[in-house]
Amino acid sequence: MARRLPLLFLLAAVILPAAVASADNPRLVATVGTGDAFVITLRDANGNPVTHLDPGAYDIAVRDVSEQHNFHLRGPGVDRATALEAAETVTWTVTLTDGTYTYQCDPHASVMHGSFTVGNVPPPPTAVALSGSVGPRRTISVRDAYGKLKTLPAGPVVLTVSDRTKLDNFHLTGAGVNRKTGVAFRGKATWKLTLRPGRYTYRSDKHKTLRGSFTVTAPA
Ligand SMILES: [Cu+2]
Repeated sequence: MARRLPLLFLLAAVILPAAVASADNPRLVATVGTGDAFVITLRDANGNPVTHLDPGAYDIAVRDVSEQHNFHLRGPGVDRATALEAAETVTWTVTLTDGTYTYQCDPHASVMHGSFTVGNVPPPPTAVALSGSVGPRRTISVRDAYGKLKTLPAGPVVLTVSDRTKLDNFHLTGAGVNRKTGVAFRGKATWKLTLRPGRYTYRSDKHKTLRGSFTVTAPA
């Protein structure tokens, strides 16, 4: 009896911390390559696809059941993958923090991928709608919701250009941007642009005096 106790303590000390950790952590199940299909999934304990998680430690049971596919998880503080050449069932304990995580099968990432967010992820800035216009008379303008555009903070915009004349075009230049309609073109164009701090100029390439500008300031 006296000789067995230390052994029990030793076993408990080795086994218990791991057992307790995995009992406490929420469990996720990653599966890739069932029947060699080009399918990759990450599900929660209820079988629902993972789209958003609270920050914390998780146990991910990874079932990589194919020799053609693997499971690769990447995101803030995490970069782990199963071997491509072998089927493998493992459990990873990972700590997830605020941000976006992606998972993929490395050789087939274009068709086998997914992502989820953890904690507070700032939403992407919404694009500001702008309208540009040239013609039918010799006029050119860029307007926002309030009128003729003079300044706006840096960020994404969607600029819808109405080119109403075959005698002029609409040409926007500035930091990172050089877009134009054709002089003979008449119609609409929609440009998704990211504007950076600085001065942007729009003009007709046919009549140099037909021009205007606006200023982009540092992000709000
Ligand atoms: Cu694959």
